[in-house]
Amino acid sequence: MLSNELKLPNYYEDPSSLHIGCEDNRSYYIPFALENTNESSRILTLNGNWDFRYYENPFVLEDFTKLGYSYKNYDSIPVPGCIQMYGYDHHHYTNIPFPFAYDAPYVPQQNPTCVYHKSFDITEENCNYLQYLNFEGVDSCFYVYVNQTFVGYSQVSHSTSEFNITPYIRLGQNDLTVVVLKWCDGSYLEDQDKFRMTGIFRDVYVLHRPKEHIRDFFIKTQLNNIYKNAQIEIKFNYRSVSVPTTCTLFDTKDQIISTKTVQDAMLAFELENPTLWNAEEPYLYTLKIETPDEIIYQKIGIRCIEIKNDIIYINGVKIKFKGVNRHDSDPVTGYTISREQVLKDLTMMKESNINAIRTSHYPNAPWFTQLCNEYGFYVISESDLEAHGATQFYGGSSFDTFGDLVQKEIFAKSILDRNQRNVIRDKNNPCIIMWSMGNEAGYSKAFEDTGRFIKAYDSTRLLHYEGSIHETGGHKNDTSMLDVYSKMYEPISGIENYLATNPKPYMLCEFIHSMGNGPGDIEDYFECIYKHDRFVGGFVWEWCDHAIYRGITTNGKNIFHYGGDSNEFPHDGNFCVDGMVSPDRVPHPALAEYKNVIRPVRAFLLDAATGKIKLQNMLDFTNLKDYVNLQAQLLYDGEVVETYELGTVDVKPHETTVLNITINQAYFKQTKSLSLKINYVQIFDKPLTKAGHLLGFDQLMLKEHNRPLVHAKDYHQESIQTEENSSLILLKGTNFRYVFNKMQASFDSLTIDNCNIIEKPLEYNIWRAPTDNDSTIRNEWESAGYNRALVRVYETTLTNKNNVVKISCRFAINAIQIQHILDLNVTWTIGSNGTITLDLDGKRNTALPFLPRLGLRLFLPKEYNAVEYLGYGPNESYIDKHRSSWFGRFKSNVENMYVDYIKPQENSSHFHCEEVILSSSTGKNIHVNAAAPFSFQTSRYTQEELASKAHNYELLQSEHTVLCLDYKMSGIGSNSCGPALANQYQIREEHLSFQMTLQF
Ligand code: IPT
Repeated sequence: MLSNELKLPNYYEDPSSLHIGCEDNRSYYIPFALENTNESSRILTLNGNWDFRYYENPFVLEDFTKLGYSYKNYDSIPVPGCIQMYGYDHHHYTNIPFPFAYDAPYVPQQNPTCVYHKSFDITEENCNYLQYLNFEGVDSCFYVYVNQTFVGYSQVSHSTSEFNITPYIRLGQNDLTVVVLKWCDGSYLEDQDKFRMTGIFRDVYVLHRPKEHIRDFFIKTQLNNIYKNAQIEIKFNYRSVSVPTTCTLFDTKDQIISTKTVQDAMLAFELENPTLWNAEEPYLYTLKIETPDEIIYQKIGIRCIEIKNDIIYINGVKIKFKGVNRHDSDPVTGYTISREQVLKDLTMMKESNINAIRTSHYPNAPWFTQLCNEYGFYVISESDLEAHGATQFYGGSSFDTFGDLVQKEIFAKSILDRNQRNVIRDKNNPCIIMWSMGNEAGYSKAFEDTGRFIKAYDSTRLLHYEGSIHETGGHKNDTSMLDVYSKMYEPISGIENYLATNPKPYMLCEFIHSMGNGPGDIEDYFECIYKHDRFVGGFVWEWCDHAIYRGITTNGKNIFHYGGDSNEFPHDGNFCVDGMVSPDRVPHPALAEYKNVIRPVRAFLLDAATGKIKLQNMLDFTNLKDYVNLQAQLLYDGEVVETYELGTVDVKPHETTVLNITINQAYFKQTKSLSLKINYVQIFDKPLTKAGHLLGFDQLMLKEHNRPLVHAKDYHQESIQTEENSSLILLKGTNFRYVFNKMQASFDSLTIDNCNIIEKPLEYNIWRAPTDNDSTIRNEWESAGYNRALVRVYETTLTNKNNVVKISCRFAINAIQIQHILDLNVTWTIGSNGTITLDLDGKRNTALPFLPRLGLRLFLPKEYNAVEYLGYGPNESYIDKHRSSWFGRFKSNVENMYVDYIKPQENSSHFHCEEVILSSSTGKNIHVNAAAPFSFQTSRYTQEELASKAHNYELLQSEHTVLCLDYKMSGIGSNSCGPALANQYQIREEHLSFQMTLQF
């Protein structure tokens, strides 16, 4: 025989052979023996270390079925796990492009192949049972052998495959060998935005079951038309013949509500006034299903989802999804996620007021939805299906070819299969309120048939599939079986337009793309969501950054790798680093921003003088008095001067109340700003969050005030000496020496008491290290030369009168090859003690794009580290991203203000500031104030350094403290995938005017 003969039946390139030797799909459950125990004795887990061998392709496999074959020299690998996390194959991140040629159903012949082996014992006690081998997730396909004999084959990575291995089993030790291939025909339908990993990545176990048993059951709950009385209907499906089955329903206190026996494979409980399930109060009944030799426990949540007048209701209540898209992703464990890891995510979500999860873009582990039942999240369960690589053919990306793959007849079976595996497995989970047929795969008859199957199989839930909006390949889309119209990343104008002209409820299955510094448009979207009953809400893209942990640098920084860092092709760079939390779950400012936008209460000011406010309960099911304690703080000039314990207020869901807070009128008589910050504090412990947790806040401005500009003047009747030549002006005061550069319209040096205030020339600054959300506008900015702007001065005049020096310059900011960006006039006024006031006035060339920022940049000695400011803090804040911050006085230091995005970019600016003070370790300070609120930023990194480095761990600190003082900083938006930055957040005005004073 020639060597390198394929020793596996080629099911992996045959979409008509999806599952060989597999059991039919069923709902997920773990059976128990009759004795009452917490852990089931009917499950034999095979998790642990397995023997493992990696091959470059399936043709070079050894014949492990031959007699006497030994696994002695195999490596050892943990199961569950992803092989790339243990050094096999290589990491590969791609979003849209297929990582192989478009050649369906064929896959690369160099197809990494893994042989896994594990021995397990079948004991005397269990050997008379049927043995069912379960895999909860294997990527991408696998062949199963028990005791050297082929048992079966399966695919669909994120679904359960079950094999009845009874005929292959013997008493005592048994050998299980599993061959896993990296690619199969199914990989064309698993083109999700993720690192492409391989292996047995979820639990593996054997279930011991009696000869006759319940195979599947389907629980449906129905409410009468006033949502008072309920019916729980359960239909059973037995292996071959029915077995006597008794069902007992318990409440949460383990009290029996009712016991019934199953007749004709079905049973119904009628409940009067049951406690309903919803995400805020996830009440679960327990169902005990008893057969002669087996018990199955199942949680039941009673709830109904319906659409009335094009509005989505749960239990008769209009609801809003404040959702996230969540991938199974961890920088160390990859796709393998434990309950502890999920609980960490769910806890952080609950703490952040998130109430809904889309399992993008595949079903999670079967116990994931059980946790969502228990802790209360609405879930859109998505089937393992995405094929947007079909938009990437030669000639450039085009939606016209979107349906190319899914319109191929050979994939029709697979499209249905992938959805059945999702729906049938997870159907008994009350948390699932919507099924999703997948993500971005285009549309076809196969989807329509699948949608009709789902609606017929499960009439109790809604169906969504965003891919149906693309009509391609001559196919006329029938979307009649879809209950909602879902889109992603639509600008608000598009949403308003849809709602004005179309009937179906509207949902954003992805929005507010949370990549890097951003998103900046969360509040705007939620104003639209709250405005329209038919707009049910949305799901942030996405929960966590995906990256690979690669150890730490010598100075202790985590090394996280993204696309391209493993020299893979094709890759999508850092497009996977787009979550609200870092790969290791450190929240980005985005999460705080989202949390406060979706706070449980909103307060509105009715009358400042009498402290009259309106409170609105933003929850759907909970009275505020059962969830929130109110504490208010009066801030005078940004500092807390009074606190008020307001206690609880009785406000039904969605309703409002009016409250009066008696404010000492004396505060109004004083000049500075006055505001009321109302904190919403959790009142009772909840399973994942504790009493005392801050759920959000509102700040209501009672009185606005901007401190007037302190203008440089003569302070102590001491004159300033000046010297001037064609390029420089030297200014000497009693304690200072300044050098002004007439070619830069700015200062080369500022020295006070023989100490340098600036260590490099003071610059006009219009550039910022582009954020991920700037990635499109960045090209325009760069072609307009904003990243290389120069100063050209036409005229400078100097006056020195009454101990005050004034230097006026008329100049332009331009760039090589480019017309004027800005035409400016500035006057620098220098007072007798060295105080400097800048008056800037000018015009922006409106033929060029909006400006990233406009301001000054100072390179201070490093010893300036302490920062105090009156403005929006403590989180980084921008004109469109300041909802987690409030106007107050904050103290920090340069290091702590930095926000460490994995891909370095603009960060840590502070919006709407009235005052900034930087202090040095030796007691010197710089005090900044302006005629109008301004933005500022201090950093150890220059914008050039941030812009030039691909990873945070590569960054080199500046020799200086970099201080940027900005007339304005443009907003952030979410244009990395979402709409362009809204006009109102851009610096696009033609006329610019700015006054600022620096005191030393
Ligand atoms: C879209 C995808 O659905 C999602 O998986 C993710 O890739 C996200 O957006 C971007 O991060 S794809 C997009 C190009 C519309």
